[in-house]
Amino acid sequence: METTYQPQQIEQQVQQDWHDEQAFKAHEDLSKEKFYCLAMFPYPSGTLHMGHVRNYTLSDVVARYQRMLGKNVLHPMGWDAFGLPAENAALKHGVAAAKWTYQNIDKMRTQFQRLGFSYDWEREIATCDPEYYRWEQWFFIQLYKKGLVYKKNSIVNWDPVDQTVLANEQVVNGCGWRSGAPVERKEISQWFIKITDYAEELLNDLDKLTEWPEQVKTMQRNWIGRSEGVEFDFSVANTDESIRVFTTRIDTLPGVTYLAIAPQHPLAKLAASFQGEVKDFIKEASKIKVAEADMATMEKKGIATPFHAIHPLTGEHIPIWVANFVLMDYGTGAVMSVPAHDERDHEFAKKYHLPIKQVIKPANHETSCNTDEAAYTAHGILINAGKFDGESSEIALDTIANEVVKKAQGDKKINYRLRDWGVSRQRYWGAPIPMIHCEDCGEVPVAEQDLPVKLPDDIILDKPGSPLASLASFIETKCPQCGKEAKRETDTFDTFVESSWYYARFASFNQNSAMLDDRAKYWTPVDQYIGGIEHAILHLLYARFFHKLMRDEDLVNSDEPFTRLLTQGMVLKDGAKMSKSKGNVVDPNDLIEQYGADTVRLFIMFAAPPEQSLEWSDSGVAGASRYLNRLYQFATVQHNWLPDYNRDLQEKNITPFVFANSSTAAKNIRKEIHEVLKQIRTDYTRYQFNTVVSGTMKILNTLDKMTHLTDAESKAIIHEGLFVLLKVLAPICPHVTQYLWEQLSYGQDISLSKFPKYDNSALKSETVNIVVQVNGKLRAHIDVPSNASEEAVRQIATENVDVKKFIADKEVKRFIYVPNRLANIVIGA
Ligand code: ANZ
Ligand code: ZN
Repeated sequence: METTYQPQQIEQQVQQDWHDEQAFKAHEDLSKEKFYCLAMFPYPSGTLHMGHVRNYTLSDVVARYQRMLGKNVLHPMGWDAFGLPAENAALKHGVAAAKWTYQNIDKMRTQFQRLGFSYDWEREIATCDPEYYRWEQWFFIQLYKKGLVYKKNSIVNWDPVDQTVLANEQVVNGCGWRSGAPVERKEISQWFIKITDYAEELLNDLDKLTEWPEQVKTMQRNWIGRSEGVEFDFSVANTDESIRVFTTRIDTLPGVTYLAIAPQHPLAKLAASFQGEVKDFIKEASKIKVAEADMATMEKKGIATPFHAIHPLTGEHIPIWVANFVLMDYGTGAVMSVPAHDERDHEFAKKYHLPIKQVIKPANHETSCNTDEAAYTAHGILINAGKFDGESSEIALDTIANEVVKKAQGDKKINYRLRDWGVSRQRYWGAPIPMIHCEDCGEVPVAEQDLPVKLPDDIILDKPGSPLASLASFIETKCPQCGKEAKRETDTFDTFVESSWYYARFASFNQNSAMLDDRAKYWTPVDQYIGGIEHAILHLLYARFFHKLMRDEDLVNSDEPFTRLLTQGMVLKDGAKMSKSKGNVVDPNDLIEQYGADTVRLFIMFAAPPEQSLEWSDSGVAGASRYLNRLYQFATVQHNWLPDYNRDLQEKNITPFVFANSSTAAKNIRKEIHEVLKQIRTDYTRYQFNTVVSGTMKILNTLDKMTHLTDAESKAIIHEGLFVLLKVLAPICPHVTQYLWEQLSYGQDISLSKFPKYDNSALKSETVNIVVQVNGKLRAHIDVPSNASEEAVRQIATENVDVKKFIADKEVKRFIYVPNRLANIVIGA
C-alpha cells in the first residue's frame, strides 16, 4: 500500500473497478424500494464548468447515499443535445452541427467519468438521436389526434437582412445579433400545444408538491396567473358591433369612463380602415414584439376611435380608445377603463384628458382619497353608483355581476395568464415537427410507420437560418392521406419539448417499439430532481405538463414527475457569478488534475449548503486536499496494523471487542463518535452535506487524540471509528474511501455496503451528575461514573473545590451516598 495519498492513481483504479463490475447499473426490482435520482441534463457545450460540477456532485452524493440505505437506485445521465449554439458553432467553424455536438458529448462524458459520478451509462440518451426524438414525434401526433395540438398565426422576430427568424436570445437591443439590422415583427403560422387545457390542474397540483421550494411554486403560480372575473358585452353605439371585456373588478363598473382595446382588436382594425391616424398608430404599436414583463413599465400610448360604447348601467355613451398596453391575447383584448380605481387607467386618462369618475370611497373616514390625483384601488363603499350607492364594493362584486349577467350577456369567467405553448422553431438543429401540408387534405400527420422524420444531419451551414426550408430532398414528400405530392413541415420543435420527457425515457431507454413501457411506471416519478433555479418556470412547467399528458395516454401512472426538488445555489468567485463573460472561471479540469476528483467534490460539498451560493476559495480546495491526505496517512501509516486486525476479525472468527466492559474513557470516546454519526444521518436526510463533512473531520480528530486507553480499547475504537468515517464519507469522496476500505480489509464495495447505524447504547451517558451537600446544604454538582463505588464518589466529592472550602479543616463525621443522586457530607462544628 502506498504511504502517500496519490489521488490520480487511486481514482483511475477505482473507476476501472466500477466500470468492470457495472457497479451502478440499475435493475427493475419490485421487491426493493426504488429511488430515482436525477440532475437536470446538460446542454453539451463541450466544457464543464463549476456549476455543472456542483449540480452533478449533489445528485451523485444523494444517489450514493440512497444506495447505501439499501434503496434500488436509478441515476442516469444524458444530453440536451439540440439547440442554437450548435448551429452557431457550425456556421462559425464550418462543421456539421451533429458532429460538433457528438464531439462535445464525448468530451463531457469523459469529464463526468473522471469525476466519478455513479451513472448507469448504459441508459445514456442524446436528444438529437433519431431513436429518441421519434417518440416525441409519435407523441405529438397522438396529441394532434386528441385535439391538443393546433396551428395558428403568431408573431416572430424577423431579421430583414439575414432573412431569417431570430430566437429571443439572438435579438440584441432590438437588432439582429449578426446583421445588426433592426428586428421586425412577422406573422407566421406555428404549432401550439394546448397547455391551457391543463392550467387548472397545473395550478392545483402545486399543492401536492410539498417537497418543492416554496419560491419555485410561487413562480409557477404567478406564471399560470389565475384570475376570477366577469366577461360581458358593451354595445357599440350606432353599429351592430359589441365589445366584450374581461374585468376582475366588476364592482367598479359604475366608474367606467372609456373602453381601451388592443391594437389587434377587430374594432381597431375597422377604425383603421377609414381613419389614417388609427392605422398609423396600429402599425407603430405592432412594430416591436413586447415581452409581457415590459408592458407594465412601457410608456402608455393610445388613440381615440370614432366609436362609442353604451354603458350598460347608465346608457351613457363612452369613448373607445386603442391602447398599446392592452394585450390581444389576454381576456378578450378589451378593457373597461376605470381611471378612478385602476392605476394604469388613471395614468392613461390623465395623459389624454379622459374623465375620472370616483365610485368607491374608503369605508374608513380617516383615509383620505382624491381620485383626481391618484387611483384608489382598495375596496370601500360605493358612491355615484345609482341603486348600488352605500353598498360595500366587495358585495357589489356579486350584485353588479348578477345585474350584468342579466343585462349584458355576462358570464363569470376564470382567466389564466398562461398561454398555449408555441413549439415551432424556424431552426435547423432540432427535431422535425412530423406534419405534412397537402394542398387537398390540409395538415396531415406523418404516418406512424414513417417515423422518425429524420433531420438531415450532415449539412454544412453557409448562412444563418434553417437550411431545411430550402432543402428539396427534405421537403418533398407524399401526402399520407391522398398520396399526392405534398410538403413537409420544415419547422423543428422547441428544445423544451425534448427536455420535458427525457426523465421518463431513461426508464425505457432501449425500448424501440414504444415511447415508454412498464419500466417508466416503476421508476417515475423522479424521487429527487436537482437543478438550477433558472428552470423554475418553463422547464419544470412543461415537464409537469408532459407528465400529465403521458399519464392521460397511460404511459405513466402518477400526476407529477418530480416528487422532491432541490435548486442548487450559484457558484461565485469574489462575490460575482463564476462565468466566462466575467473572466473569473476556475476550470474544474485543472483542479482535478492537481488534486483529484475527491478533493474537488469534498470542497464543493463542504463550502456551502446546497441551496445557498458557494463562494469559491482556492485555499478551501487546498484545505480539502490536506484533510484527505491526513485521513490517508492516519489510516495507512499511523495505523498500519488495521489490515491484519480486520482480516483476523473476519477470517479467524475472533470475537469483536466488547465495549460494555471497557473503561469510561473508552466509552466516552465511543459516545462522541456515535453522536457525530447520529448527527450525520440527520444531515444527510436534510441534505446538509457541509456539516456531514465537518462531522467526518470531528471523528478523525477524536480518533487522533486518544492516548490514555488500553491497546485493545484504542484498536477497537479506531477500527470502528474508521469503519464509520469511511462509510459516511463514501458518497462524497467515493474513490479514496473505496480504496482505503479495500486496502484496510474492511470489505469489498463500500458503495454497495450499508450506511452505518449509530449504536444507541453507546449514546448513553457514562457519567451521572450528582448533588453534593455539606451538612444538608447544597454546595456543588459533580460528575461521577454512573456505576462508581461509594469510596470513589467520596474521594471525588471531598476533593471538589466548592466542597473543600466548607469542609476546611473540620473532621468528616459521616458520608451518606444515595447512588447516582446525592452525597451528603456531615462535618463537626
Ligand atoms: C376594470 C378594472 C378596474 C380592472 C379596476 C382592474 C382594476 P388580472 O388580474 O391580471 O387578470 N385587463 C383585462 N384584459 C386585459 C388585457 N387584454 N390587456 C391588459 N389589461 C387587461 O387583470 C385583470 C384586469 O386587467 C381586468 O380588470 C382589466 O382591468 C385588465 F379597479 O377591469 B380590470
Ligand atoms: Zn392529401
